[in-house]
Amino acid sequence: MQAEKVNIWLDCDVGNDDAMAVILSLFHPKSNLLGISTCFGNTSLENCTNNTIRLLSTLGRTDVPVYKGAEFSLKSTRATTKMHGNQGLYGTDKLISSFEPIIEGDLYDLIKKTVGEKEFVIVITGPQTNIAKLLRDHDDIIPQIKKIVFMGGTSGFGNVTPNSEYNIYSDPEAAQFVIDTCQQHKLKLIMISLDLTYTCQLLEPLQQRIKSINTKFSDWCLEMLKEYQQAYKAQDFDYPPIHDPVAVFYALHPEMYVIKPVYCAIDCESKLCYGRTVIDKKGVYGLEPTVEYARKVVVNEFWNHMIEAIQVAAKNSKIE
Ligand SMILES: [Ca+2]
Repeated sequence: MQAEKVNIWLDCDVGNDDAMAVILSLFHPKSNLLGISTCFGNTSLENCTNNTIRLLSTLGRTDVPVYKGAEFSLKSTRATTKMHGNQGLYGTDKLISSFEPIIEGDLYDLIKKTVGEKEFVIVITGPQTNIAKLLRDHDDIIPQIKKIVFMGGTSGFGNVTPNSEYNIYSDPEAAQFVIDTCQQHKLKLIMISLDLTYTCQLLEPLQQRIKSINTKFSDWCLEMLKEYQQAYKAQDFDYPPIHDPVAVFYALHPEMYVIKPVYCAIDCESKLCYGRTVIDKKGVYGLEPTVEYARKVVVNEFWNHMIEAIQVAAKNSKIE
């Protein structure tokens, strides 16, 4: 018997690790990817959207609609990073582009048109601007949202400032708005932080497994990830953590995670800790939990599913 599929709406800023999140959500057997919205983030909105289109075109999935979302944060700023190269995705020029993103209307219109009345899960792997706006302007959609899973935040050191993780830092107000809205509507909000994704590094044996798929697409994939690894080496990591698909994997296999409900809030004010996720793991403040904080994942299983998805992607690739 085939397990029931999970309807996923992916909001992302493709991005090297986002590319892996797209692959997993396209080709995991339990996933039904309904659509993608793009956001500024790893690079400009233009680049993030182009990268998404190219990836889907290359993988023959032009049926997945792509909405071109927010160009700036709620406060009209945009952080920058060099971690993902000039285009936001290494080797993006080797991919093909065969359709256009949707720019008319707002995200709500496209989701309603695509999703209908179905329940679905939102996975956010970039700044949370698009989803904050969606929840702010169209709260009638909330009953249809089963849960929101986001990659972002840290209880340890940051990756953009000493204290802050990039996705949250890029739009802290949006992230806090999403937390507040989920709490108000009792909507499940799952946090996949750097604490967890740092345990999902692309070690050498995993790279060998991707290499052994031995197609043009898997080679592209490995090359892209190796460039990403170089960027991480400059930050004292031997192997790159692959953050974003860990959030998609939660949507598909929550049983593989250890979860702890905790109070989490975003520092949107201070100079040194701007964008910091304050995670009260020990319950010191005595406040109601605001997020389901993912403490652990079965790392081997995550990689098994990720590599299987790359294998299927390789079979579907148009650059063969
Ligand atoms: Ca991302």
